[in-house]
Amino acid sequence: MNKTKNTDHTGIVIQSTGSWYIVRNPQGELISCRIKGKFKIAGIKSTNPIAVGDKVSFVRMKDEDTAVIDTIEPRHNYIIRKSINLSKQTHIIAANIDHAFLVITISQPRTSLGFIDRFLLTTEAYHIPVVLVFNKTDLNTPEEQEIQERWIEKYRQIAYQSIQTSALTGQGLEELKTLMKSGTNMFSGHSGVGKSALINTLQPGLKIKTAHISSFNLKGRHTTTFAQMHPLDFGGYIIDTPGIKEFGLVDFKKEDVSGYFPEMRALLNQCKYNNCLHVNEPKCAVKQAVLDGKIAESRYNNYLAIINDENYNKKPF
Ligand SMILES: Nc1nc2c(ncn2[C@@H]2O[C@H](COP(=O)(O)OP(=O)(O)OP(=O)(O)O)[C@@H](O)[C@H]2O)c(=O)[nH]1
Ligand SMILES: [Mg+2]
Ligand SMILES: [Zn+2]
Repeated sequence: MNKTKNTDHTGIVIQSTGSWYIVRNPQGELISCRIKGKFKIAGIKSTNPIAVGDKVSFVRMKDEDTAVIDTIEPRHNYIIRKSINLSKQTHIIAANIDHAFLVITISQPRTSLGFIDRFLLTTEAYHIPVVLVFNKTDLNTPEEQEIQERWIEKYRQIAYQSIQTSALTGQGLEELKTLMKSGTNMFSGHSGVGKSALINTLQPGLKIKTAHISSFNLKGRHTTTFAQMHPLDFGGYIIDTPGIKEFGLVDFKKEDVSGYFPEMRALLNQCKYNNCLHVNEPKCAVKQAVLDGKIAESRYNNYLAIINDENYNKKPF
């Protein structure tokens, strides 16, 4: 039998571990695939040429259960992080994401507004709808709950949706489920915020490994080490990703960054100079809005940090 004549030769990469990829075809069959020789994608200097979420086609090997990936469809989008050791290289966490969920915890571990705003910049640039998931609400002290509600209000004002959840008590999980649509949903956030724990409650039977955060420094232990995509009974997929410390931003130009802050974007044509960076130019509508309390100071300060951060102004690949 010539297996190369099978028509089921396309699918989505649901897992990648080193040199092997698991591809799920439209019939739900899982195929172990390799890539042939050096498979480089033009223009991307990445440690992994193919990522979870990539749509690929493959050729089955005769008399073997394995296959070789030979083409990859162009990506609609992707989320990258900088590689830990090779500063100029990037690692693609996941590709072709339809809905992103940023899992946030106020204190165990602590998520910063700077981290949230960098994530929102990336999803905004790719037009990926995003929901902020404040997890471990059961652990919040009254003060932490107050901070959480203040943050939720801050983002609500710029039209970002938030929900409050607890994988432990079940709070908010039904709501979270209704927000997960068909297509590819991705959970992202620091290590230890409960991404895998939430996914386990949403899709019983998965039994993804989770681990306590360190009691020493309240940081996660990087329990999930590679992205993995799981089909959901109620439709679509969920990608569980490893916790990240920092996002690698795609190749933004300094002058484009404010266009990815929706509350600034709305004012850009009111600045005196059309190339205004909103730093110290006169008659700047963005700075005025910060003074008037219409733009949150934290958002403006994070904007400044991004445009002043050397690393974010260089092309990462
Ligand atoms: N109290 C409480 N604990 C939670 C909640 N969600 C998760 N946890 C616990 O937090 C710890 C970390 O959860 P994980 O699901 O492993 O975290 P993760 O975000 O997947 O972490 P990485 O895989 O390292 O990126 C585990 O001990 C979970 O049981 C929650 O809502 N409340
Ligand atoms: Mg995990
Ligand atoms: Zn301006």
